[in-house]
Amino acid sequence: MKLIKTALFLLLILTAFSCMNDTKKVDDLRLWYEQPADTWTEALPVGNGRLGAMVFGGVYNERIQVNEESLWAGERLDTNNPEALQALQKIRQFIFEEKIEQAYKLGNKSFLGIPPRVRSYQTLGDIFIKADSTSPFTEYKRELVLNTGLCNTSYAMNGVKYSREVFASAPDNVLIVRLSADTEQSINARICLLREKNAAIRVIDDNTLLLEGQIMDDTNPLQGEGGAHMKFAAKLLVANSGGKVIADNDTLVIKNADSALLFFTASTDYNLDKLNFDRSIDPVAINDNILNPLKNKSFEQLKKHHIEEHRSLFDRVSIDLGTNDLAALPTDARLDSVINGHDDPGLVALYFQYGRYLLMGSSRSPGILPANLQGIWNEHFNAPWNADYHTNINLQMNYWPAEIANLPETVAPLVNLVDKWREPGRETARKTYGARGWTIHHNSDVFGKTSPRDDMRWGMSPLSGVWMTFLLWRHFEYTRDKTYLREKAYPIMKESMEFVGDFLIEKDGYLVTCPTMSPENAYKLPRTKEPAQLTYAATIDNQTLLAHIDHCIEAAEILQVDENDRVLWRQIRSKIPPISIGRDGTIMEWIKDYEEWDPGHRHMSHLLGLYPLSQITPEKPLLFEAARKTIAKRLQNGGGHTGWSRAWIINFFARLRDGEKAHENVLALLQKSTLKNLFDNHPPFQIDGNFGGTAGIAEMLVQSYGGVIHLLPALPAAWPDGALHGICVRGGFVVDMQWQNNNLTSARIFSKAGEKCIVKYGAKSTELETKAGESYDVAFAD
Ligand code: FUC
Repeated sequence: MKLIKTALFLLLILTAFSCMNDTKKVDDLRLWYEQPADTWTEALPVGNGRLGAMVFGGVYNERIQVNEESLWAGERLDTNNPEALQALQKIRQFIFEEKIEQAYKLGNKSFLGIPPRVRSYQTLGDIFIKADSTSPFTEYKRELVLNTGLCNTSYAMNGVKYSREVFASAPDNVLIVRLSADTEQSINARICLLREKNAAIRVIDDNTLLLEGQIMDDTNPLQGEGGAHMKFAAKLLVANSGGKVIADNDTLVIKNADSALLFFTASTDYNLDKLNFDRSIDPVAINDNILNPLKNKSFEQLKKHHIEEHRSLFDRVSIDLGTNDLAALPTDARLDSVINGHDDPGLVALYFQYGRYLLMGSSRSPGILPANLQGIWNEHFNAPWNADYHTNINLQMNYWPAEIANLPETVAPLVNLVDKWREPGRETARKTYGARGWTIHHNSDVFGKTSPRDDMRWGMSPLSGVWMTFLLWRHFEYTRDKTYLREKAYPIMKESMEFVGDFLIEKDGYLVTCPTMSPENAYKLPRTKEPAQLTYAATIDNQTLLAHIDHCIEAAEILQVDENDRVLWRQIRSKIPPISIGRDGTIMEWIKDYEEWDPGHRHMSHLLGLYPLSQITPEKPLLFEAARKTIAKRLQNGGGHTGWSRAWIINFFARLRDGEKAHENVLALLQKSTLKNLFDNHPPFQIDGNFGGTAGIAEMLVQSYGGVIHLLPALPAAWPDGALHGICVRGGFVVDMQWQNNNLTSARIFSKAGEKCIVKYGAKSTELETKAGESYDVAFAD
């Protein structure tokens, strides 16, 4: 009996051990399917931050839909309403008198940007690879391996095994497709490019296709003048081994090749410095400069280079949430099983890593622009919400995982664009509010539209620019890079603060924002019970202001600058309305205890102070409880119905240290808001939920704010054993830890910046003095 027990124990240990090792195994980091994609949201994404592609894995007709990050419709325009400054006083007066309808009408006429809407981020087009056979196929499989960034489709046909590998190489700035087979002379295919609008495709020689185009916009009073806008070009080169390639009209025909390599790249004449297209840029020449050096490189070299570089980012973090018993199922079947109520921690781990993969694919060098509402992947000419930059939660959420999930370089394109938005943002501050500094409203584009957008009912978010700077400050908090703080982040933050100083006005002894709103909810006007959005001093604004002033003061102290400004900022801070609790015990969303028009609204703006900010913490029990009630009320009334809203709720429950509720919402995100390729579903596809979900899973396992690192703050019972390596926390630390039976078993901290840290696990706490470049085992006194 004892022997059996010992053997069982050993088996258990071995199983546990192999489970731990499993986190590093490639198999766990794979999305895979047994049939080609029928729809775009079943296709698999690859991206290098500049080029994105969706691979369908078709056998008879492969479609690879491609994107280039800067291909947007529209142009740079001064959209500031010339009547705005004059209307401002009147709008404020109407709002203070609760004449909201009048404020709204005047605002839409005299305050809103002209034109009010942005245009869309657009698809570049498609690569099609048509087979010359219609014979039946077997052994079909397509997969995306997250830690190599390789997408592979394989099948057998007429006794030959075929394989099609696709990857977007960041170091070589190119999309590569390799067609191969286990039998010589088996590659026969017709390759063509397609773009339904505004482009011409032609064969340059037997191996090369060129697509050239220019966005020709129709005039739309809501979106601006039409005309000849962004220019773009794409080039596809075929390099065959064996057989031959010949041109047939606008198609390249591969005949009897042993293998073939397709190089694809695309460019536009967009110039970030000018926030506009720029005719001095030649997209055709850029493509040639990218493709020419590749001709001398072998496929093996290109692939190796790509994988090494990809892994240098991806492999920084590994996660194991225990059970991964369904890894052998295709991903769509796995998702179905979660939808049917089966818990699958392995799928949660995969989802987490997929979020990291998607952020790497859509926001990094060689790209220069941040991830938009669809990251970089979009098949439309007019995408949902134009796939724009929504700055009243969505763009911010895209970057929630960036620091914690150890991909700090993905923030650089965001910093670039925010920096460039300052110039038009200054004009908007001056022309709309008579203020210094810079501002932006609830959405924008690559052309820097900063005026109030769309309609006063959802465009009136004057502190969106301030909110964007939180991600810049956070990058410093995680890296403690003072040069970056001094040269990049602080000047942008300080200029936002200048705007704040001029924009705020006195009301009842407070300094308040006006006009404004609580994105994008309405309240019931006390007298008429009609819905109204416009208001003053919405809670989100007060939380934003308190945080921003704190960030600016801390930054100025660290940099030892602007002592007089700090005095002024402290004075402003003392007059910001506090966070209040309403009659029903929830956090008040507005300055008055109004009733919500939609108590289950997807936005939960008044909880910004809970997450991502850390104003509502267990140390403030009244607010903490009120936050809990606020979420409960939203959920009882149908909240969390979009993917991103659900993702935010995961982060809230993590901060509330409620692992069970956080886990419930992780499952709900997978069950209700996840598409077959694991893209987030708003609906339709919108990528913020992927990123918010990834951040939420991390936040359940480790948190850092207020100078303290919290280990396993919201660990659910469903993940009793696990390990997390390479996760980052504020203060410039990287954490590795393991847990068993819901208890932390080991933790090790690497210090990048040599700062002091306090680490807490439950009620236990320890302090560490660290040296830069050293690792420390964390031990807690019992
Ligand atoms: C905000 C949200 C919508 C959508 C849009 C892109 O306006 O309220 O749900 O996500 O952004």
